[in-house]
Amino acid sequence: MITIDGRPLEASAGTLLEACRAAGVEVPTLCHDDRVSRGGHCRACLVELDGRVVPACTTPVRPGAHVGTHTPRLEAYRRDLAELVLAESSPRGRARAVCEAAGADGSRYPKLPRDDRHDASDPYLRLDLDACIKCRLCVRACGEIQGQFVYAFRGRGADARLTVGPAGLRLDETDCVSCGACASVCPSDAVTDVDRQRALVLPPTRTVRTTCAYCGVGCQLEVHATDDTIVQIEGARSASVNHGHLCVKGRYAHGFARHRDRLTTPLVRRGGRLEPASWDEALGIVAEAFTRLRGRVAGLSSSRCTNEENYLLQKWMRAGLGTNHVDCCARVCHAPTAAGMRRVVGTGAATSSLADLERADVILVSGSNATEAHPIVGARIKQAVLAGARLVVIDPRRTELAALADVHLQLRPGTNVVLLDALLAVLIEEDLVDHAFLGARTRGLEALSAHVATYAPERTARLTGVPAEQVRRVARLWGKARRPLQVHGLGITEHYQGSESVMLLCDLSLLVGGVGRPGAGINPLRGQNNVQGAADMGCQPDLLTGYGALDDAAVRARFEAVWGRPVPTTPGWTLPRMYEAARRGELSALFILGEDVVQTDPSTQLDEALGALELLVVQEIFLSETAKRAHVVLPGASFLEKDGTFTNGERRVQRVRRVLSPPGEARPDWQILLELMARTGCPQPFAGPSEVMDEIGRLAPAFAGISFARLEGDGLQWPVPAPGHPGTPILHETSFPGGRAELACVAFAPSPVLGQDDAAFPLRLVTGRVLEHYNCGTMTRRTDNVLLVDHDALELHPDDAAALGVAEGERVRVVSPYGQADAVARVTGRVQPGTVFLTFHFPETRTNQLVSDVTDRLADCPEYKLTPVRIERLQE
Ligand SMILES: Nc1nc2c(c(=O)[nH]1)N[C@H]1C(S)=C(S)[C@@H](COP(=O)(O)OP(=O)(O)OC[C@H]3O[C@@H](n4cnc5c(=O)[nH]c(N)nc54)[C@H](O)[C@@H]3O)O[C@H]1N2
Ligand SMILES: Nc1nc2c(c(=O)[nH]1)N[C@H]1C(S)=C(S)[C@@H](COP(=O)(O)OP(=O)(O)OC[C@H]3O[C@@H](n4cnc5c(=O)[nH]c(N)nc54)[C@H](O)[C@@H]3O)O[C@H]1N2
Ligand code: SF4
Ligand code: SF4
Ligand SMILES: [Mo]
Repeated sequence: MITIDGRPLEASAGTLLEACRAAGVEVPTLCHDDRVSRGGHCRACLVELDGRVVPACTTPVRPGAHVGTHTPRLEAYRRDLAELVLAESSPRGRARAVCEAAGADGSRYPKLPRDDRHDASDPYLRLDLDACIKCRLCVRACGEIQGQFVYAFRGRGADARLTVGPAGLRLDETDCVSCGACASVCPSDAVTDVDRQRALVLPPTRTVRTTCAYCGVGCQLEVHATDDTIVQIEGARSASVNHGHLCVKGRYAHGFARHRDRLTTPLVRRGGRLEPASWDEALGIVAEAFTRLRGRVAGLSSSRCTNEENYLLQKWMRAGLGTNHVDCCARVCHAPTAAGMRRVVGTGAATSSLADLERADVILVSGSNATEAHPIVGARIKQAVLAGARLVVIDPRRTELAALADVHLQLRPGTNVVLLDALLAVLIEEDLVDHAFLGARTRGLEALSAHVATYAPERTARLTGVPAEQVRRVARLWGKARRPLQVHGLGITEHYQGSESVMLLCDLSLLVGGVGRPGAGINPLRGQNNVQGAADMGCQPDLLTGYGALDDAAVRARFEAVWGRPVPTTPGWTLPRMYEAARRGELSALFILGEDVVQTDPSTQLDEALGALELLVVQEIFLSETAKRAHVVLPGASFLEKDGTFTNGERRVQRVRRVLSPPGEARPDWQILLELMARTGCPQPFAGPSEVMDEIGRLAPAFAGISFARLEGDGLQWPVPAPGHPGTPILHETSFPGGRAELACVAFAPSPVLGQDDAAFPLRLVTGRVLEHYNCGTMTRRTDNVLLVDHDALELHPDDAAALGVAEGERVRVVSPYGQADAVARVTGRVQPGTVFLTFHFPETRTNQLVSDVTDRLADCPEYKLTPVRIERLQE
């Protein structure tokens, strides 16, 4: 028990500041923010504790304490402090309000020399150091939230000055990743951003919580808007995924929503040109063709769209048009993860949660460039490492995480299976395995031991390029970990042996008992905002909503009872097989919801396949490269303009809420799909997305307890088997779906892509992403992110550049056996000699002209991560 301003209060732990705030007593602060460590130096939060003046933010609560917060002595201190602040700076915002509330008008002390430095070198951030009150919140936010350490203070006392970089640079000359964490904590607007500035002149009238629609991390946004305009986006501080933090895309890349290029009316091809048409005409054409061509139709769903929309698309294909020819971009992404994990542990999804990143003592990152592709996860991994976790990275490139790792296994692209087998071999050989776990919960240890015996790291080093002692070191770190956690990305899946590599990652965790408990687990970093959801909803040719098996009569009966229609039993085509079918004339009408296959799928058979279709329908928010080839284009609504849910990579189903109205005649995708279902003889009873979710819950056991009413706040992690169930942060705690997990044995099979002429194509091309742009780029290219990056760059090692005579910034031609692409050379030690890396965010680069038609042996995912190429100079 303590008293605050004479009022008794129950408090026994925490700081005086926390106790005061809990009691609703306002104590002013300048250098304090819950998101970072305590400052304790600004003295704005002084209170009286049993007669002594102490800072409330650092002084712990003591039982029996008497706290005064607004005594005459404190008022005088505060006013004096505020006068000093105003003498040396011109704060705005919250800091100005604190000074004014203290009664300061800035006239008592002579003004000190001002800091007139400005920085507008970043498209979003703005520095005006005359406003800096030296609270150091930006320094702490950059270091402790983002892990970037861009800011520093130089000089002491009154001479202390905020510097950007150690020696005073511009933001664009530093490692700044434009995440905005510094601006979000700055109390004086010395560090601010263009959206905060806009909010001053265009005050928001409402705030809507929703889910970011870029990557699969699923950060929670607070969108501040007025009328039909977004003013500013902040991270939701109560959100368990991002704790208020966001990356440059989630926080700033929203300009696409009101971009003039948005599709605002349906388009219909007439005489070779796409022309505006009425909804009635466009929908009529689609409905007529899909009814007439029944048996020769297919649908491709969008992982950018909501669960409810994905559910409707596959229901339309199955219940409405009688076909299982439905797939989604998981095919070109993490389908191998789902396939590999299902075979070994029984469920194709993350076994634990993002919160386990902070509990793990060893984190293994395989083929994932998390700081760029999943920036909030990347930042959380960096903080975990700063707090003492050990980090191992398996990646042919020296990514930001690789540079930070205890060990970076810099393998040759395409040799995952060999390296992972070598790690397994050492774990078994040196007996670093969890026998109790293996004995109770797995099968196949003996076979695995015999199989990997031939993969000792001393024998595999030549193939992988990774020295044996590094492999042994990693195996020992992993084998001795108490809480071994792994995440993986496309460097594992987008290969000929993608699914099989995932199976080996599962083995790695199973051998050390690292599944089914806190701080441990196998966590694919699912790519798209809702790719987990698209798969959960059944947007794949062989599994129904909730992974119901097509050949299970009981499952089919459940669907037929709800749908009132038969469920087709023959598995459908995967995406690459759809193209083949089109070329053979077996597929005549293709419906594509939000996926830009022309830019993002390997081009080998696309042109011919799309050309062979009688009807290509694309439902989009922009005229993507694929939409340009469509016969009918239907304008959908972006995530900011509709309601629904997305499911992130930790199986967390979260709400998407409408903030704006769709532009022009554009409509929410679910409405368009309902209209098409009605027009093709399959009318639906749904008034809105929440009713669709209710039906999903009737079909998918893992969703049985999910309804919109239960998704307020942080949502729920499936399985949620019953209405009162709290969700499941950790899978497989006591058993696997098949009882025991099946340890997998995988032998290395070199990719057929390497059977080419090595002399003509001596380099190995890896394709992938950068932070600033998102996949086909329709959205990020229509934001100021283009001021950060405006082209695809080819990363090339200095040795290779020298051998080829290529200079930094020079345009070069990349040639593969399949095609060619031009890009700007970036000479960098991030790649190893012999390997080059290219992104695919700009259509003019045509990166996917280079990629082969080799796919993962089990899951049909294209091998985007390995292509033999050569580089040619374009100028002499
Ligand atoms: N900024 C941004 N974020 C995104 C996206 C985006 O386009 N931009 N896209 C989203 C999507 S759809 C996805 S799926 C995720 C993808 O996220 P990531 O999987 O992290 O992304 P990538 O850059 O494709 O590839 C990851 C890493 O694999 C490595 N790699 C290549 N070959 C090999 C190999 O043989 N072995 C190993 N071990 N590693 C290899 C590459 O060097 C690269 O660093 O990102 C999502 N987030
Ligand atoms: N070379 C190479 N190619 C790759 C990869 C690689 O690593 N290398 N990665 C592959 C991977 S992992 C993936 S996931 C794919 C991604 O490839 P895509 O799925 O084609 O790319 P996205 O840019 O995510 O978005 C698809 C489209 O959805 C639209 N869209 C966004 N929101 C909505 C909405 O609410 N409604 C509607 N109707 N449309 C919307 C966007 O405008 C965009 O055109 O690319 C693959 N391609
Ligand atoms: S934007 Fe992010 S990375 Fe850049 S200085 Fe601010 S906190 Fe650091
Ligand atoms: S990390 Fe992913 S989900 Fe979070 S703000 Fe960035 S793009 Fe959005
Ligand atoms: Mo992806």
